[in-house]
Amino acid sequence: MATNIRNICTIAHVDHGKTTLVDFLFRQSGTFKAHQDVGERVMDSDDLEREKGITILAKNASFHLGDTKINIVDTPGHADFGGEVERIMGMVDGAILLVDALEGPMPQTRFVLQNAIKKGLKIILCVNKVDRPEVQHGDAIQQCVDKTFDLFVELGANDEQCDFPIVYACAREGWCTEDPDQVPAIMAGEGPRNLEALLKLILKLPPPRTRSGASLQMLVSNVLYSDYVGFMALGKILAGSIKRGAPVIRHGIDETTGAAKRENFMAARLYSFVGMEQKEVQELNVGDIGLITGCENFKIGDTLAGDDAVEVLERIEVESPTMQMIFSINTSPFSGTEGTAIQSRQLFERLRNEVYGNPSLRLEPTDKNDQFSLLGRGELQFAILVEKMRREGLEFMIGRPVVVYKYEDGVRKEPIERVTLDLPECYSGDVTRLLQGRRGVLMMYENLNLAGKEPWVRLIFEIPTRGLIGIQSRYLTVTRGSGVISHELIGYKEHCGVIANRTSGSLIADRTGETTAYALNQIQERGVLFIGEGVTVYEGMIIGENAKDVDLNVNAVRGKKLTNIRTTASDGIVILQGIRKLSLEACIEWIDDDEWIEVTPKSIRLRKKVLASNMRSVRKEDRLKDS
Ligand SMILES: Nc1nc2c(ncn2[C@@H]2O[C@H](COP(=O)(O)OP(=O)(O)OP(=O)(O)O)[C@@H](O)[C@H]2O)c(=O)[nH]1
Ligand SMILES: [Mg+2]
Repeated sequence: MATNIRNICTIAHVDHGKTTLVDFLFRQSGTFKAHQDVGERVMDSDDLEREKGITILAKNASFHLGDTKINIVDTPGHADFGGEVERIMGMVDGAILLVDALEGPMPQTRFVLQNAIKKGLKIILCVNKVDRPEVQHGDAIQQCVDKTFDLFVELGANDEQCDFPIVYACAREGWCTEDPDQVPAIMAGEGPRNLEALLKLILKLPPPRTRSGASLQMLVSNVLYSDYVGFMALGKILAGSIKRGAPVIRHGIDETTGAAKRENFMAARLYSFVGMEQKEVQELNVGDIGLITGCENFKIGDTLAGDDAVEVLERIEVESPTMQMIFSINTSPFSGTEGTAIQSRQLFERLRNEVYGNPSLRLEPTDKNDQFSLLGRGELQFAILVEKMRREGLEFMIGRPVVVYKYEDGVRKEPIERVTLDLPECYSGDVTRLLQGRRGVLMMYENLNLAGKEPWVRLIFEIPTRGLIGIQSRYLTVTRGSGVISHELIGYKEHCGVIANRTSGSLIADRTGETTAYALNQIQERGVLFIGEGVTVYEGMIIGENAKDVDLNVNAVRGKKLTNIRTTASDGIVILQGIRKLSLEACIEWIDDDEWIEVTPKSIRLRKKVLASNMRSVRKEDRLKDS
């Protein structure tokens, strides 16, 4: 029965502790067997998620509290994956909003809360990380609650939503309390260390909102794929029920014309969530969240209906992409030597499959038939996809991300973001200059006075999305690695004018061969090297950053002339200093419009789009005009 089900999700800014909390909800509800060693952040099951320590995909699971089944969706907190969160909210009726006691509400808190309020969810506030030392003095916890309350009001929450229950938690140790005064005692080991208070509040959340009618009605919130059963439609059963083998109507749309399109199929298999697993069931009932298979063409937003009388639901809309990146087949000289150098059709199909399961992405052709434009939400979203494709053994190239403009009445408008930066006060001048240099406008300057800590400030800027490309590493350099930055799309404005990207040029290999320490030793005086000795390079490959603003073609493979007589033992030993190995993300931030990143399973190389040194200009203005 639907009354014995609660459908909830965890929402928060990145790293505020959602996945950690879900671990303990599982443990304390007895989802894992006593002897089962499940490790930390079990919902982050994907390899990349574990490596990066962030949630990328929203994931469903369930646990039982008495005879009530709790379906829970753990959502990603990073802004680039906001599209996931938006559509997940349609499936649930309640949300646990986590806010870091010290940081307070952050940009993504606002974004997810806004969506939760719009969807009419009942919200429980979980002030998390109350164990942080900085929180122990002063009134950080109360400030966090006040600021969150203000945010509810500002975002137009109704009275009932504003009257949210609060727990004060340390998700990492699996405890919470409704009484903030109890926190010191519990930390001293003098109080109950469990999530009882939160579990009780979860049971008080409303049962699933359903519709009347005996026939199946489901809105497809996500499409999953397994090699074993093929495509699976994920969603909440809004009305009726469905038995295995029953006929279903899929109300979709024609992708090219956008016209309504229907299709009949048999529900081949049904799955429901039990713990973290998908368990095959014979029937799915109203209110439950489950998976239906039997059709190849499921699309997010489709309505699945038991018969013709069932109303077709409004399709899920997600905000349109703000950034795009060109994906190209690998045209470099070493193509195919380290992985599978795919043809353009294969590249297109691989990207199309990705877009299929993620409506916040869009794929468009370009004027070149071996290049495709992928439109999405941000640099991290692209970097994750690139890393995934690379691990599948593929070789390809990507260009510098650029923003997606909107045209309204013939006026070019660009996406604008609100950026929140928390940093030690001493760097605020440098950071302000960095942001202003990218057309950022300072909107707020707030002192974050935390006892026992050097003075920190929070700066809020409005800045074109364009200005944020490549800012992360520069911001971290300016703040000596200590600053926190996050951003959120707030709308579109008229184009703000030119923003200079990197001012430095590239050091470029002028011939093929293996690099030598001897050659690199001389080159390193010009700037910073990205590679060391013994690396095979090709003409047009970038090996470092030139300190000046022009490109410089260099011979990196030059060897010292061999002589018959060796001089001293130390002769010829050169020490290369400070080689800057760029990660994929760093490469994406660094490159210019006339450069590519070549991605293979083994290497990430930077190169010029035009390889032959005599075919390209070294002056920046000329180069970027050409491209
Ligand atoms: N001190 C402290 N750290 C915590 C607490 N809860 C979580 N953390 C830490 O915060 C970090 C982020 O936790 P996650 O659970 O991955 O956060 P998340 O909200 O799921 O992050 P995303 O899914 O990437 O948005 C981890 O290093 C946790 O160990 C807490 O109560 N206290
Ligand atoms: Mg997480």
